[in-house]
Amino acid sequence: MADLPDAGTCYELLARMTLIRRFEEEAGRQYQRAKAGGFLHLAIGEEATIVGTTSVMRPEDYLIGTYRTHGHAIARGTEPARVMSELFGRVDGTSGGRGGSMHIFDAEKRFMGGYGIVGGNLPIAAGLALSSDYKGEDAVTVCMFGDGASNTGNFGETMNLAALWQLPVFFLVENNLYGMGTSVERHSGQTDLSKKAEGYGIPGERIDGMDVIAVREGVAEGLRQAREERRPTLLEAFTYRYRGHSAADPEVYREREEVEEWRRKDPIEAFARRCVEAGVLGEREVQEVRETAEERVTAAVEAASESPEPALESLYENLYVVDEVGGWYAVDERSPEPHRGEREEDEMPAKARELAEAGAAYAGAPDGPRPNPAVEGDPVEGMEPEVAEEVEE
Ligand SMILES: Cc1ncc(C[n+]2csc(CCOP(=O)(O)OP(=O)(O)O)c2C)c(N)n1
Ligand SMILES: [Mg+2]
Repeated sequence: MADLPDAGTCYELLARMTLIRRFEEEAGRQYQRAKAGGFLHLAIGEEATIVGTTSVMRPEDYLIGTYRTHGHAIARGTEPARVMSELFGRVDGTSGGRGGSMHIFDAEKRFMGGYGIVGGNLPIAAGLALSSDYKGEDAVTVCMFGDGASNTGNFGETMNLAALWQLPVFFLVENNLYGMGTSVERHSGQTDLSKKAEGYGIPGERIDGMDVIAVREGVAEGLRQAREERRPTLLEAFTYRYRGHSAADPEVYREREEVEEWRRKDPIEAFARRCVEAGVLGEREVQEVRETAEERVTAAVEAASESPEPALESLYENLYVVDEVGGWYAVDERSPEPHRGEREEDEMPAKARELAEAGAAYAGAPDGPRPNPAVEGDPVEGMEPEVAEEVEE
């Protein structure tokens, strides 16, 4: 087991992990109270992987993650009140209240999100690293993604370019053993994910993602290689989320005993115990860390509750396209029935048919006013719009 760093560093690592844990527990509670809307993915249990990684990054380094990144932003230094305000959809949120849980973003801290498309953050990470290279900056980009994301086409394409162009990028797969309700054994042909980029020229290693010190050491070496040798590497950190995939996960894919077993390896408890036993921290300091986290999270909820909602007139701000592109859009209805468009061959405009036969998409304006199912019901099916309770996007 790697040695503990100095007392000040241990205190800071424990404080960050505790703050994130407390923040997410509270976020879950506020979601149940409907103060936070949209989706909510909690990373409770994964704190050592998050904090171990960010603790060895420099301020100028970039971090990009997934939709499970409240902790990542806070670990990078974003104020918990701003993250909570984002969950509440308020103007003081990191994205002005327009992104919600999956889109936390803080350019000042070089936290580049918050990304809802599984694997979609990988090519962006390569782009960020390329921009650092282009501008002659010393920054490294850290890209964190899930085990499920390692199966996407983006993974292979990104690894290829990262190796080919020797980009200053470092990849960390947060292997929490599941992609939604599917275990790694059932979703990946190669279950040793650290080997998955070898064929592209990117070597990998496996580490215990529940041990903040092991993560720190593994990531520090990866950052060094990226920064000094322009050599991207891949680290696979074994970790676990105690909660469901998102707030409404019935968790039929795993046994309660498995969750309990991982809880016994809790990264925060284990680290606090280790620090106390080694005489690096006292019980009083551990208690102080808990109290401070509690205070900061309570203050974050207060600030978010007091922050106003965005003004109605600002609805169309920050949109790239308003009212210019007509056409048929992807449906909102999350129902098992055929969606609008699927049964519309008969009414298809001639232009759309022509394009469809040529294999192209149609984005021309439909004849007459565009129906708005939200207020008029569905004119095609004659049914009210229906939004399923929780179906993952
Ligand atoms: C391209 C794409 N496909 C599918 C989904 C639906 N989806 C959301 S999360 C998820 C599982 C991803 O698992 P993993 O990468 O292991 O991350 P974790 O949720 O475990 O952190 C899926 C399939 C999506 N958001 N994007
Ligand atoms: Mg996963």
